[in-house]
Amino acid sequence: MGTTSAVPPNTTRPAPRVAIIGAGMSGVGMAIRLRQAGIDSFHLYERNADVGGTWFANTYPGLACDVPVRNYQYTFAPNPDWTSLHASGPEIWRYFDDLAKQYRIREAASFGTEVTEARWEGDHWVVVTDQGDQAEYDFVISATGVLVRTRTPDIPGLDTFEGESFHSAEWNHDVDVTGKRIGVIGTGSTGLQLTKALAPAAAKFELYQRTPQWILPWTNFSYPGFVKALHRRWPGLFKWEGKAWDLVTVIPFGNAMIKAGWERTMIAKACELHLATIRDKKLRERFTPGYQPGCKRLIVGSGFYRLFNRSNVDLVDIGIERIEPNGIVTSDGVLHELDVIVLATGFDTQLYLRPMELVGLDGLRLSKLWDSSVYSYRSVALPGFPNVFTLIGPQSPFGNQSLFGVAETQIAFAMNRIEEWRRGEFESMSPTVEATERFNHDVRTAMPGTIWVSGGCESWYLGPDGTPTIWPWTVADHKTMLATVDSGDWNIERTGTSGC
Ligand code: N01
Repeated sequence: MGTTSAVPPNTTRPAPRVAIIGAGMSGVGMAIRLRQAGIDSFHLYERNADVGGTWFANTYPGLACDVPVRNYQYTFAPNPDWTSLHASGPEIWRYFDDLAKQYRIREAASFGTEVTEARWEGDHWVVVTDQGDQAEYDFVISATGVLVRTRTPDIPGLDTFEGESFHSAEWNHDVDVTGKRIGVIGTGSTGLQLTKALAPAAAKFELYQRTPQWILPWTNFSYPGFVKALHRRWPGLFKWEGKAWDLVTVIPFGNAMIKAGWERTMIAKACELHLATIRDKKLRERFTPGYQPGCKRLIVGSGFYRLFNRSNVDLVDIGIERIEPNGIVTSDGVLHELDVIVLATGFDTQLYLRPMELVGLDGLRLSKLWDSSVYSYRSVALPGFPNVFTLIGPQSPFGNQSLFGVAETQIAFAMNRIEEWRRGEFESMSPTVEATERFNHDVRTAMPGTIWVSGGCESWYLGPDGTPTIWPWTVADHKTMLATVDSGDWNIERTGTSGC
């Protein structure tokens, strides 16, 4: 087994058949890489009606990405025309749309189609969909995302509400929210963006907070025309700006999440100073979290706190007791009359590929492998499931950094294996149980120092037993660990062998 080869592969073998499950950021990136390698024998399966994943499904007002946009794109497809540092949701979706056209992604995709099962049949995969069709593949790439399946809160009476109610990721554009009485439940990144977008034009706006969040102050800015022209003329500039943002945000943020040190202290200080800008002492106390910054995913932005000086905007931090036809009743017995309730209540982040079933070696089922908690081998593979590679799967680095960089590392890992297969270097490979256990032991050992464990909060990073299901080291470590294959960690079937 080798590392990346720039030499065109020996094409004595037919190109591998590759199923990509999911046409969001990582699935589209994988498809582009395959096209660029001259492999057209792939197919994408996507439950949504188009490409883009998160950026297709989420269309709520104020949707944007709080990661610097030069880092929030594929390094192999830089866009010189980004209009601002924190790009809006629609602009990011247009980026995917342009790439889909350029690389003919849609013609290789089935939309509105969910894979229900993939079965290993000894030397290939059979992928079955909810549309009743099935097809054979040599590789399965799981690109199913993490912030996908919406979480609806279990609030009594929610279904009795007579106004409009929907989840932030299922925005109902038939509802005109201007001038309405709006309640937003949830104070994560989505809750903050919704508040900024909706509060100024609402007749009444209430933000329902169960747990206060830390907000890192950050001001967005637009790129002037000459910057776009410079990037168009010299695309290499993108690399330098990307590296600069890496130094300012990705690296310090990453370090702050995994160990105590100046980066953690600096981020905490910035959040505290931001909080201190709330003049009203009582309101400041109500917005003060009881855990360390970064324990829940940091919210990034500015201009949020001052909205609560407006007469039409209220923070409701008394628990929700029930929902009635006219609005929300809090535990103090007050009925808050509302026209619209938005559930900014997040996602079920522990599902990953599920409810799809994978059936691997000796009938091993993914539902069995993950019955107590999700795990992987180095974030890219699963023991007992040959020729399956996971992108943005369990134990990927999910802190406040760009998932593009993470996906690119994983895509490169999968592409290198596919090129080796094409050169006839192996038939199938899956990580050994021992190597997977060793990796997971190292993950568990590294966890206590991370902010997700030591920070004293509940977050969507945690699995059912309270252990984070994410990467506990830096993004650079992730890249290093996936640059090569430790062949002793893998069961590798070569032609005419039965494993080694
Ligand atoms: O969801 P969340 P999100 N009653 O899970 C509350 C990414 N993202 O959609 O903290 C009352 O963070 C819950 O309360 P608590 C980003 O990675 C990125 O905002 O559990 N409240 C919490 O306040 C982010 O982390 C961007 O006590 C209830 C909120 O709902 C991830 O998406 C923008 C409740 C859920 O917060 C998810 O963010 C937007 C209940 N029954 C999102 N149930 C960028 O800009 C839940 N809550 C990149």
